[in-house]
Amino acid sequence: MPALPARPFPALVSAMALGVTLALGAGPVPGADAASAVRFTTFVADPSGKDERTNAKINREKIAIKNTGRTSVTLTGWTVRDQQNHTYTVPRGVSLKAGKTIVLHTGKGTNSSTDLYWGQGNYVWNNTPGDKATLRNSRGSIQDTCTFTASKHRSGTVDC
Ligand SMILES: [Ca+2]
Ligand SMILES: [Ca+2]
Repeated sequence: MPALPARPFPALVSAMALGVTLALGAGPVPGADAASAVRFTTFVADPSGKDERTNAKINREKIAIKNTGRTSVTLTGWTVRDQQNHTYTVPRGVSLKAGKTIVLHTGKGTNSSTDLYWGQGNYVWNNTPGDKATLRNSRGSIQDTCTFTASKHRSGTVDC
C-alpha cells in the first residue's frame, strides 16, 4: 500500500507528515522547523482608542506567535502578511524556544527575544473585520492564519 494517498496536494501532505514525525520526537534534523508547532495566539488587530499615528499607538497593534513544540525553531525568513500583502520578514538571528512566545508589533522599535517590530509608520491591520494574518515559514509554506472576525470586532482582539 502506498505511503501517501493520491491527493491534489501531495507536497502539502508530505510536509504535514514530516511535521508530525518531528513533533513525535524524531530529534533535531537539519532544516527541520517543526512547522506545525509555531502558530498565532493573540491578535490585537484594532487596539482600543483612536488610531492616532504615533509610534507608541501603532505598536499596540500586535500579533503573538508561539512555539508550541518541543524544539527551538529558527524564525529567520519567516513572514507575516495581511490581506493587503503588507509583509513582514523575520530578520536574521531570531529563534523561538519551545513554549515561548514572541510578539510582532506594527511600529518601530528594537527587536528582543520577546518582541519584534515591523517598522511601519502606519497601521497595518484593518479596523474592519476580514483582515487576515498569514504566517509562512522560510520556504513559503503557510503555518497558520488568524482572521479578525466580525464577532471579535468590538474588542479588537482575536484569540487565534
Ligand atoms: Ca486600528
Ligand atoms: Ca490590512
